Amino acid sequence: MGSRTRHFAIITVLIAVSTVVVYFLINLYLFERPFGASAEASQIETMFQAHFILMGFLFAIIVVPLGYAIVVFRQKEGDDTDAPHIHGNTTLEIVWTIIPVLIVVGFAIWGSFFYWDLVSANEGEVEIRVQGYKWDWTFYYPEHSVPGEPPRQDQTLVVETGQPVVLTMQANDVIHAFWVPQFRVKQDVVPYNIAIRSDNGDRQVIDLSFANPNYEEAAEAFNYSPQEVRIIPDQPGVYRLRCAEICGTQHWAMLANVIVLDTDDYQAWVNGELTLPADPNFANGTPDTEGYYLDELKAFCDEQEFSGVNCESEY
Ligand SMILES: [Cu+2]
Repeated sequence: MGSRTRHFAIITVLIAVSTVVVYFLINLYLFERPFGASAEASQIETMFQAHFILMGFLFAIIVVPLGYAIVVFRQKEGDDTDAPHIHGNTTLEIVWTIIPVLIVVGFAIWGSFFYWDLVSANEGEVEIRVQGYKWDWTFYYPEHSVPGEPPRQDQTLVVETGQPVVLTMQANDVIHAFWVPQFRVKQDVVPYNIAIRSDNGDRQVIDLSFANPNYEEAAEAFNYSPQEVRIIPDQPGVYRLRCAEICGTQHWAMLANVIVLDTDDYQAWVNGELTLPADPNFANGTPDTEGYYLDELKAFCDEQEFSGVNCESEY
């Protein structure tokens, strides 16, 4: 085997090994993630994995030849000759332009299809309205509300395993963001009020709040479309929603419990037979000393005997 072939073979093996090593480092340590608890999470996870493999490979293909050259082709003692002068390589430049372009375009196409899938309505989905404000969340359940009465609301997001939900979302004050790491989806939530000025200059604010008993008519009249996120929760358990947009001094305390229940437990909650853990937020106490009510959340998690869920995990 010529020395050229030997170098090439060694570099190829080293690239393969470092790709695998870097991939594991990224996957397990650098971008550590909680387990996925929604159908969307597994698709997003597939994309994560593809990116991690590619990142590992790109790291290796640059760093391995560089490191190899530094070590193997370093100047030998007493050798004062110049290295060969090389003036570009058109073929190589064309190849290293076309391949990355194809990869980027490929990921973009894959991502667009997946995104389209993510935002398209799921069959039989139910709507839950999510309102974010400084510094907490309120959830409205039109499905379980009595027509003509103020909508049923809760400080906890309660969903049923396998039941597709569309979360329509609005903010009362500033921009917030909905993020449940286990669901792997994230969405900015923007303020809802619309101010209009009549012909004589009077300013009128239209109340498009989910709390408004006439919300539906108002939304239709003003063609209002709140932000949306769709999920199919597939893992019963307790999770936490945290605001992912810096929104003021108590942004850190803008939390809500998210509880995914199987059908029987969900029915019990609908009928008011299930006591949920307290809502973690700044106004409800001092999270520093009370641990954001984690004890209650863990106790609830244990009590429900959720299968496959680690109730000790950090929420
Ligand atoms: Cu916020």
